[in-house]
Amino acid sequence: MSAAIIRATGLWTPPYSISNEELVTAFNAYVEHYNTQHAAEIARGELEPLQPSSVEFVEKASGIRSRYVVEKDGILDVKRMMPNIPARPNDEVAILAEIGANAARDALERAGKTPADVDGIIVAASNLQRAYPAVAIEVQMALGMEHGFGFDMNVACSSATFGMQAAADMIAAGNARAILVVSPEITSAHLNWRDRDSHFIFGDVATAILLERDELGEGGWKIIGSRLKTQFSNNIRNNFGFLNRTERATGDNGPLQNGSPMDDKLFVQEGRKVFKEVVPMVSEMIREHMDDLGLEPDEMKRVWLHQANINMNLMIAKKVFGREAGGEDAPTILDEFANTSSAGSIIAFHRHSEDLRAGDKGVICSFGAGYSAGTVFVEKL
Ligand code: CO8
Repeated sequence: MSAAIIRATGLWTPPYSISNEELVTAFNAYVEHYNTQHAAEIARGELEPLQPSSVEFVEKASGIRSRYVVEKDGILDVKRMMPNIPARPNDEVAILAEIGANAARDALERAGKTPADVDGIIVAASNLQRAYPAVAIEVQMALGMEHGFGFDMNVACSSATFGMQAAADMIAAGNARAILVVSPEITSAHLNWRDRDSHFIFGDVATAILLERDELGEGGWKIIGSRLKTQFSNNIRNNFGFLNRTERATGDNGPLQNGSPMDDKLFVQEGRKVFKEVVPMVSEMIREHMDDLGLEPDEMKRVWLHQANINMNLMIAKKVFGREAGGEDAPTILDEFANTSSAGSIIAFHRHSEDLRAGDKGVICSFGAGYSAGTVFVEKL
């Protein structure tokens, strides 16, 4: 058995950013357009008018100020309101594999390693581009690896922590020397930009984590314990899938919807219920895991939490540390990135861990749809 070490992390940031002001301006123009188009039905009481969004609400309710996206114009175009990501021919690298490989290269470079040092690629993300071949195998190809293996997995916002445990277990069992856990998240394609309740929530990004057998290198973070939890809930759901085309009523053999928003096949959530149910679930999970590892709150230097909502994170951090906590204790990146699903806690770790010293301990923690949650306790080497 060999301990798995997080040798380095990598980050790829998309080229475009949308501020809350830009987003709300576009959304409110859509609302005005819709209400004007449907003025007669609204006047007859057949339709409810749409309500405008507000920058103040978004910042106060979530802590989000901006989000990165792979394409911006389509999202802000009132007639389209979704990113414009043209299809690529099969002999070109798919966009999800491309951005995943970018993050993977960043992690390898920071660790001073090459693809030849890696035996496995796990693409762990909420939104996979296709059924097969696995995106991970394309990342493997894009990195120039002619050996090893790749596979995809999806545990929504907890994909990266579940991927880390799978990678650490395979390394400990001797099945791989090193594994890259890659989380390319193009959430902008599965977000309903016309939905006032959620149009501000998500952003795009790609992260990578290089895990390696202890004796093959120096430095990084030792995984001192990891734990996974799931509990079924419909409060965060996306019904997009391969059976969609078979679900039409008998006799409806017309053309499939082409380019329509398919609103019921996008991300939907009961945000308030998620907030209320997930905060205690995650706080208890972290505290129980701390007890089992013999860690007192004052021995914890930092928590790198999933980045969905600043208020959720402050409440969880307070329960972990047993005092008011925030800022350096529980770094925030969602103000700049919004919710990037599985990548959020990894970006927080990537951006806010270098200042810690050998022996310092903390936890990378994810939570989200499923429900699913993962805790990965780490100690700096
Ligand atoms: N502008 C102005 N007012 C608004 C807006 C808006 N945009 N939206 C809602 N309001 C109004 C409502 O109408 C309501 O008004 P009233 O009080 O008069 O009824 C009021 O504001 C309050 O509404 P809410 O109760 O909905 O607001 P909350 O305070 O609960 O905040 C949040 C909403 C920010 C969504 C909050 O509930 C939250 O963050 N909850 C946690 C969500 C969470 O953690 N989700 C995890 C999702 S991540 C995941 O696992 C999914 C993975 C898949 C990712 C890929 C998909 C793209």
